[in-house]
Amino acid sequence: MKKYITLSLVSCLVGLTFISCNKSKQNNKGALSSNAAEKVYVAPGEYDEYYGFFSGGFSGQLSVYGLPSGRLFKVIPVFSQDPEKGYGYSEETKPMLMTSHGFIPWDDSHHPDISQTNGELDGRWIFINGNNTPRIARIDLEDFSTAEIIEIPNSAGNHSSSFVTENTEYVVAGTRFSVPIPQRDIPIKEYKGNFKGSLSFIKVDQQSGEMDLAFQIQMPGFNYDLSHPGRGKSHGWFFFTTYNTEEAHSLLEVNASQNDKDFIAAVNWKKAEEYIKAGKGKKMPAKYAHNKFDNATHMATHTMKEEVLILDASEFPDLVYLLPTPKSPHGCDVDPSGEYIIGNGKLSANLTVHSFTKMLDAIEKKKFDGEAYGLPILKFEDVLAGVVEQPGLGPLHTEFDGKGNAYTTFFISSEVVKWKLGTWEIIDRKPTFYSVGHLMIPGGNSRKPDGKYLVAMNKITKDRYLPVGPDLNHSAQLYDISGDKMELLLDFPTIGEPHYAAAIKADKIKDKARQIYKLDENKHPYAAKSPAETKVTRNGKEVHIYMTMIRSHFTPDNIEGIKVGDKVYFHVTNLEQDFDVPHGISMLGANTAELLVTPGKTETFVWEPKQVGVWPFYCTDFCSALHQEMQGYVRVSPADSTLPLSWSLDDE
Ligand SMILES: [Cu+2]
Repeated sequence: MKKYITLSLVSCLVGLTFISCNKSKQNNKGALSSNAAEKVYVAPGEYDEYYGFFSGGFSGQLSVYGLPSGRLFKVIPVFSQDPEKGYGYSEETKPMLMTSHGFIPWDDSHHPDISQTNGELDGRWIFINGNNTPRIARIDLEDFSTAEIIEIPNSAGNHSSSFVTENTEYVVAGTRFSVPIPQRDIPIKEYKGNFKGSLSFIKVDQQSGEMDLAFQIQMPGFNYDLSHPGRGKSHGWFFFTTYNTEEAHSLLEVNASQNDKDFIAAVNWKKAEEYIKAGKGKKMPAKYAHNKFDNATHMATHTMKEEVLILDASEFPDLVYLLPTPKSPHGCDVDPSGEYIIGNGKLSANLTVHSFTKMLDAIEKKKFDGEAYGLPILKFEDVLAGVVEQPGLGPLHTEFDGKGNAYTTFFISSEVVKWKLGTWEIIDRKPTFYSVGHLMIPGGNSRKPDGKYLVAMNKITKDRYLPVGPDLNHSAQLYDISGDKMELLLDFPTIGEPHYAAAIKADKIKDKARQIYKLDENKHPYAAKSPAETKVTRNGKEVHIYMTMIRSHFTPDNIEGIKVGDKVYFHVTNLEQDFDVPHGISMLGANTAELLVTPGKTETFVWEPKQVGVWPFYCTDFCSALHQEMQGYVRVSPADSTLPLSWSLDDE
């Protein structure tokens, strides 16, 4: 019967005329009891138990939801311009989006991971990768804003990223696509041997959180799909799934699916540190951007780095070992004890679980089964802990509840399957609606998962919501996993592709969330910290307006002496020192977004007036009963006008 349900669901999913999965829908409706509604109901004025951070996928951002309610609190702009907050439009934040390829206003953000101390989430920072133009961002969880972005050289697709080691020693990034290293003009057909992968270890300063690319490990020209750190007994190791060990360069859906087994690459990063310390790393020229936001000046800086330190894995036979894993493994997940490494072969009927202890033993006894580009290959049987037999179709990712159970998503059979670590028996399965990718359990990538809820992130929504045209938002589904059987509680739409997520108990963050920026600590060079400091200055065609905003006026609000052809910088300081009183500003005809200036901050936008006239600006964020009065005018005269600059508030 179970099989029949699975099969009918599959045919429902892959059917050419997908009208609606009525049968499964009806079944599902019946399963939702009023009890489920109570479990996700957070009464007005009450707080959620968890912060959930969902990647925006092709939106390039990171969104913050409350769990269990599924309420959206904020979209944090990371890799993409965001007109709602002026991120990537303001002069202060534009440098955050600079790369070695120039200004890039977009990326594809995939895997958020929260910083850890002793293998437990500590809620200081959250890291996330940009896939397309390889980058790693650090978001400060004090003010929920992007603090730093570092570009990853010698990388492409940046998919096996960004996962942190258990004391946040490193945030680790791995290339998905192999490329010529260094980049050069060669025929694509010469892929084999010339294209290389790279795994990047980015050191994190424990005080400031600042990132620095410590070293890269150069790898064979495979694809590196996902990764996770060792923890507990396997702390010091990092595990990456590989596919395309065939080293195909075209029609990968066929040509990269030839080998019966690909590998999980086990990287001994403590050993890499030793080699680096001993001076074995090779310096290689590489151009990559390092962008930081400074909360004192309220400005980002962009610098280019020139060099990277590389260890070529083929030259160090005890640095990386290859664990054969069937077939084109995608997810690579390590259980809370650090013993089990789960490889989910997308094209495999079974789940493969490797044993860290057996791996060490096989390495100790040098039981190798050949090598690939100098990297020793271990024997499948020697490292195998167990197999979960035929759990579903198209396994992708596994997370853990900290109670000895694992949960794996199956894309094709569209379900989450619960199974037991050690006995490998299947305990429960529940459908997802539809085609689940990642799943997330709060603390799932740590020594201490919080096994109360599980969130499945679904790629296809089809008939789940009211139709709004040919595409629907992706969905997240919340399951209660506190009992033996999983229970579906809630289904909520998400922004972009919620590729992966991370969640943490709200208590670990909420009381240290910043409410204002102190005005007397504002070091912005163009800040006006009181109306008395406001002014307008001219240097040739460049005009700087030092402006303040407070409920419910701008100072100054009348400006004259601006000319067509000028480049006018509005430097606007929000004088409010009260929680949640931002003001916005926008100028008619400005080729940019509004600014949303939070209390105590200074931000800048540029306006290049093209027409003579008197043009208004106004506050874009409803701030008080007299918000509609919060406005001003700028008089623009012809380019050859001799009218001097003047500015005033209430004609004074
Ligand atoms: Cu206002």
